[in-house]
Amino acid sequence: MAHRPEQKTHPLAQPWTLWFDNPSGKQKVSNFGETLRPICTFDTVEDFWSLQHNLAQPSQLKPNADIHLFKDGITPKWEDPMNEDGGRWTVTIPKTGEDRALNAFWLDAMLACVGEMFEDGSEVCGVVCNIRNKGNRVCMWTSKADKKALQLSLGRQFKHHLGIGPSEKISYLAHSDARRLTQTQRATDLYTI
Ligand code: MGP
Repeated sequence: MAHRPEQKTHPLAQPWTLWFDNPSGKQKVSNFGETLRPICTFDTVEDFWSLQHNLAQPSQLKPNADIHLFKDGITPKWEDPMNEDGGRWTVTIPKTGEDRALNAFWLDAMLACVGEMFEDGSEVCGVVCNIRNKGNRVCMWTSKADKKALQLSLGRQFKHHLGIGPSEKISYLAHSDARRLTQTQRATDLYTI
């Protein structure tokens, strides 16, 4: 019988869950999450890449779709206890060369999470890719929006991991402010770097 080398897997520091949402239109606070579902929880490098190779790229998704990669146990909603006092750093993807940029930013954001590349990574809840007609976004959700120094540090690290230069600005919006956002009233970003 042929000798088979032992199959080794490489464990991640913690398990992560990938979620998918494809609502038919813009969601309301009251019905947010009705179509949100977890796709897979994984805890090895090999399972991450298997998932990445088998799932559609963000550029192939329809408008209003969302992909979320969150630490297992955290639901990608403002209401989760780990998110409720937090907020999100948002990278808006430039329209030029959009498909490649979008897919690359999303992969880099996921790798930064599963690879535990953040100092103070315990404050990172997950990353989200929003497909929108008005402009696609890759966001990082963190806990404790009011901790300015912490959020600025995490935001700078996020920019670094995504290869975003110092001249390009990204902003942080507290979820509590996003919740107050209405059609007529724009929520104000808490921090910009
Ligand atoms: P969105 O998907 O974050 O942004 O929120 P979009 O679609 O670009 O719209 P905009 O508001 O940024 O212009 C869309 C809407 O979904 C929000 O206005 C809320 O009504 C609702 N929503 C979004 N999130 C992430 C949540 C959430 O976590 N909880 C609840 N209850 N509603 C949410």
